[in-house]
Amino acid sequence: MRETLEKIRKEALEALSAPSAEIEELRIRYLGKKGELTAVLRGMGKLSAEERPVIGQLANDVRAEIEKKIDELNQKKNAALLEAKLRAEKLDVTVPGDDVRAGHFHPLSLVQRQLEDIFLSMGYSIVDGPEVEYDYYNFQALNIPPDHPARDTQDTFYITDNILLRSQTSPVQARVMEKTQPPIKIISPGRVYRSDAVDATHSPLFHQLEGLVIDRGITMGDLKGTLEMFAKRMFGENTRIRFRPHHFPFTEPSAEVDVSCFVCGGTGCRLCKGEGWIEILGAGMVHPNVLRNCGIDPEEYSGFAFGLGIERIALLKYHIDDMRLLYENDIRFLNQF
Ligand code: 2U9
Repeated sequence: MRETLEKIRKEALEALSAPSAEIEELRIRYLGKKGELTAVLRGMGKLSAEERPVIGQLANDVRAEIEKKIDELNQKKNAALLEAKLRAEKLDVTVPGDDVRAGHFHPLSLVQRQLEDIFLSMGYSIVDGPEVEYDYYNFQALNIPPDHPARDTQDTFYITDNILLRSQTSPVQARVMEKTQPPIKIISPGRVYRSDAVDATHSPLFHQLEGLVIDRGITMGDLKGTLEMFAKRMFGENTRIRFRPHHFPFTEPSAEVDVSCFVCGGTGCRLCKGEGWIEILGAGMVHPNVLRNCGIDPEEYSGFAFGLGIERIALLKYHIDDMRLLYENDIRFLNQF
């Protein structure tokens, strides 16, 4: 029996040492319930009382030795598997990431939002209205009767005799006045339409932002103060403004308003074409007829209004020399904003 045990030890250790050893198979073969070592232990009953502890000790030693070898091999095998897994799943944190391309606002939206922010901070509310409008709100309520020459300068898209695409955002404000008694303090930004041919400074669709303030005792001084604050916020603290007399049917008196050039500060440069001043908006005191048309008593209330083209501001601010760039959606142009 001693020889059998020695043979098992030798064979098992040799078999386990072979490079292609199937460890689990060999464990079952030598140490399993039906394995060779177990078979020997079963036969121990036949041994004499003196032999039994000696052979028992030897059998335990052989088992322990084979188990130790199997443990070592399993540890080596697991370490090699882990090593291979780590190598395969290696994460190189220095590889540059995929470029996440976030969207951004269109230059016109940027300017519109900046304008809105400035007037919101001065306590104005933003109002919207229809782009398909009645002739009445677009013209008549605003002191532009059917045969008024001002209609010629706003080549209008008519849908029927009395329905049109609004040529200004003023009808939004006329509608508010009709429904609300003063105080009124609103801006109306949005699309407007005029039958103009497309060129570097014209488009049949463009954007305006108009403002309207009506209350008791509103004066031209309030208008000037408001526009001066607006100009400083929009174009820089050192900006000055200048009013030039003008005529609009819906305001009296009316003015065109210039800002001192925000590139040269007023000394004259390419942007202001040597003038030192840049025209940015029109404004005036709301005509008493307009107040009356919209149900507000001009004896009790007065107000001012102003209007600007958002495209014009965007072209100036970003030094863009052709308005068509704003509508062509060329990604190489848009990516600059
Ligand atoms: C009401 C009464 C008066 C709005 C005004 C202007 C002057 C003006 C132009 C700027 C460039 C139009 O986009 S543009 O071509 N607008 O000069 N707009 S006062 O006056 C109003 C508005 C609403 C009820």
